[in-house]
Amino acid sequence: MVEQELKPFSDSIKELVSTDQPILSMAAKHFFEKRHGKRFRPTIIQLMAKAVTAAVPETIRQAQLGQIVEMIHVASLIHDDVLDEADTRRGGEAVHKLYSNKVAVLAGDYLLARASVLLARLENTAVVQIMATALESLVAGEIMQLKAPAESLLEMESYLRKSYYKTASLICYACRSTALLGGHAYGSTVATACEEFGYHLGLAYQIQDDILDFTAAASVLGKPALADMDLGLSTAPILYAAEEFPHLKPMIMRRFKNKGDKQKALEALYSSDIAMDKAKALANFHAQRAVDALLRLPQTESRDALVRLTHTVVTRKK
Ligand code: GRG
Repeated sequence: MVEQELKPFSDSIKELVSTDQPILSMAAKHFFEKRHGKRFRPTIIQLMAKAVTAAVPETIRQAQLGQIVEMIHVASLIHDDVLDEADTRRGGEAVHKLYSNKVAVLAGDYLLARASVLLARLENTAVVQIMATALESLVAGEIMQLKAPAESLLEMESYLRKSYYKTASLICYACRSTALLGGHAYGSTVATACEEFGYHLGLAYQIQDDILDFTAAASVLGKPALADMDLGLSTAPILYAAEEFPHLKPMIMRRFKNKGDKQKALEALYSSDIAMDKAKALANFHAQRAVDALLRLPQTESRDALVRLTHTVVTRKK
């Protein structure tokens, strides 16, 4: 439904991130050329733009917002792979492996800088404020992940808060901004429904991502599998397994640092009949809440496409 809008998307982003520094240009363009990913966020923004814009659609600024959000997303992926020392992304080498850590850090910074200029050009102060807050949230989520006190690693609430900051915030703020650019007031029913949709969709997306980390192969994911435990992270499946097998709790608190921890935790998870199902149910719960929020918008083809997109978020295999 938004194929026409997304077709020129990559070409136009490539132009927007051109710089006279060839290495920076190449690194910044890497994820907008062959390795463009699923373009999940721009797709949501385009569909949302159509769903909230009245009779004569003016969706140019929302299309630009889609580009800005994808640039922020890609910058965060490039930086994340440096922090996590991940070798692969989107089925190919991570930017820091192709070039160097320094180039990857600067390429991410450059994308963020370009995104900020484009955001300012939208000339909507409320949207600038909202999207600046989204950036702040992304960094807060990453710091939370890095510096979490041992006790909090056991808490489902901390896991969900971190998931909100590192994944859902960008989507939910982008959805509210789309409504604002479509002419709706900040506190309007439409803007609030859009943000609520993005919040729950983003959480469902991250929970499904965390499930796939255990259940999918790296070759399918295009990035390392079983990566979270290597990074000392406990996500929904492991937290539910620990409710059933309390001997996992000290391992979670020490971030699986001792020899054999990861193996024992995996064995417990795979021997559980309910841990993975509970994680799945949590993802489905948030997907349903996302759909509930959508149903507060007037019925349109685009709104119904977003309902179907929500379904694919929790059934996706990569
Ligand atoms: C530089 C903005 C900025 C932030 C720095 C590193 C960092 C702080 C934040 C990392 C946030 C992060 C990478 C969260 C993970 C979000 C996520 C679910 C990524 C995968 O998204 P997909 O599946 O990937 O949409 P594709 O490749 O399809 O776009």
